[in-house]
Order: sequence, then C-alpha cells, then structure tokens
Amino acid sequence: LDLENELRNALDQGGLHLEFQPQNSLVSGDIIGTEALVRWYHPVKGRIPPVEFIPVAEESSLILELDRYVLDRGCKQLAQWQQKGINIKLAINISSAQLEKGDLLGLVSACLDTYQIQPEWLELEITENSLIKSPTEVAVILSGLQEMGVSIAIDDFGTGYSSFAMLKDLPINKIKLDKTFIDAIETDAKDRKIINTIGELARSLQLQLIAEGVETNSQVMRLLECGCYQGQGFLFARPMSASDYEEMLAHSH
Ligand code: G
Ligand code: G
Ligand code: MN
Ligand code: NA
Repeated sequence: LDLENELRNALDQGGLHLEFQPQNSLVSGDIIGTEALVRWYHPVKGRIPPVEFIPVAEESSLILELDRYVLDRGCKQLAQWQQKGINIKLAINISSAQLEKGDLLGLVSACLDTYQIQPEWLELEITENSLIKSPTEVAVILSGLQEMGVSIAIDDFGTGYSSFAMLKDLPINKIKLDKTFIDAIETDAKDRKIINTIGELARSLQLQLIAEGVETNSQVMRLLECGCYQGQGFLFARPMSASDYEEMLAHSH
C-alpha cells in the first residue's frame, strides 16, 4: 500500500490524532494560546512525521479531508476544555487547498455550532502562500471568518510570498515569525533587524506577533530586544497529548 492509501485508511479509521503545544508570553512565561498539530502513529511503521505525510495529502484531495478532521477534533477538544472551565485559545492549521477548493466558512460555522464554541477561542493559521493564489476569493473567506469572530494568524511569516498589501487589506490578527529567523537570531544581525522591523510593522498595524521554534533563553532575550513578546517552542514545551496538556496547565498556575 502506498502512503496515500495508508493515510486515507488512517483518516477513515481514526489513526490520526492531535497534539497540543503552548504559546507563551516571553515576558511572564504565561500560556496565552495553544496550537493543535496533527500526528500519525502507523501500526507498523510507527510515528510518521507531518513533513512526510502532509505533502502526500496535499498532492491529493486528502488534505481537504485531513483539514476537516483536524478542525473537527480540535473544536471538540476545545469544547471539552471549556466544559471543564479551561479557557484557552486554540489555533488550527488550514491548508491552502482548503482556502482554494474547500468550504472553510461552512466547516467552521458547522464546528462552532456542533460544539457550541465561542468563536473568540478559535484561531486559524494559514500560510502566506495560500493568500496569493486566489487573493479575491481568500479575502471573501477571511472577511467571513472575521464576521464570525474567528481570528486569523499568518503562519511561517517571512518565508513565503508575502506582500504588505496583504497585511493592509486582509483581516489578519497575528503574525507567526518563521523559525528560520529565530534559529539565526543570535548569529545574524540582519535577522535581528528584520525581526525588529516586522515588530514595528506589527505594532503599527495592531497585529499580534509570535516567534516560532523558540529553543533557548538567549533567543528569548534577543526576541524581547527586537520587540517580540510572544513565543512558541521547545523551550516552553514540546507538542503533547490533550491529557498531558491539561496536566501542564494545572501545574502552571
Ligand atoms: O508538527 P510538526 O512541527 O512536525 O509539523 C510539521 C509541519 O506540518 C508544519 O509545517 C505544520 O504546519 C504542518 N502541520 C502540522 N499539523 C498540521 C495540521 O493539522 N494541518 C495542516 N494542514 N498542517 C499541519
Ligand atoms: O509550520 P507550523 O508552525 O504549523 O509547524 C509547527 C512545527 O514546529 C510543529 O511540527 C512543531 O513540532 C515544531 N516546533 C515547535 N516548536 C519547535 C522548536 O522549538 N523547535 C523545533 N525544532 N521545532 C518546533
Ligand atoms: Mn502552524
Ligand atoms: Na510554522
């Protein structure tokens, strides 16, 4: 069986699940958000990383199904947390194919409805590249999400084909600085200048800014100097199961 067929089976048979990684204030360390990340444990091959199966899903229409699955599971988990009095904002990754060919507005409103979730607790992460393929259609979808009260983050910011017009015209709430900038923050003065400038841009446009892939305290120091006050990364926590996540939350107060 090739990977595509195996992935199809996994989707049908509940072989995929979600892990959760916190987003933290770089000033206080407080948890300010959570990203859901899809995981696949193959019964024979073991853990297959997303970098291997997401591209396979993207080459077929399976990615549409995967997005639907992750959105549904993520919202279900969010509802369960809210019932337990755990109020956290959950970010879910959405593929460019979903924006191009899917019915994202329909899916999101169905999930909010089914699980009775307040839209303020849901954030969708989309990549820069998904914005340029069909800008007019995407603008309509993002405006619809904004009207619903769901927020939008731009994932992997700075590596794709971003344009400043996009930040001006689209209802974007948050920029996620790509990990490559954080990797080089201590060694490359140019990267620090770029982060600084993106920080100023984010502030003047009233966008939130978060750094991805924060692994060390010295990166935190540099990020604070550059005006970036939020981060996600192994320094704080690795992605983990929902129950481990709850346990971490319980110990973080
Ligand atoms: O979890 P990890 O950091 O290994 O993810 C690797 C890549 O897979 C990242 O680019 C991430 O955006 C993508 N990814 C992880 N989970 C999801 C998901 O639920 N949906 C989509 N579309 N992409 C995901
Ligand atoms: O592209 P996206 O931001 O959706 O993917 C996030 C990916 O980055 C996840 O696969 C997650 O496991 C990974 N990740 C999160 N924090 C760190 C980190 O500090 N270091 C590394 N190497 N990867 C990280
Ligand atoms: Mn992401
Ligand atoms: Na990213």
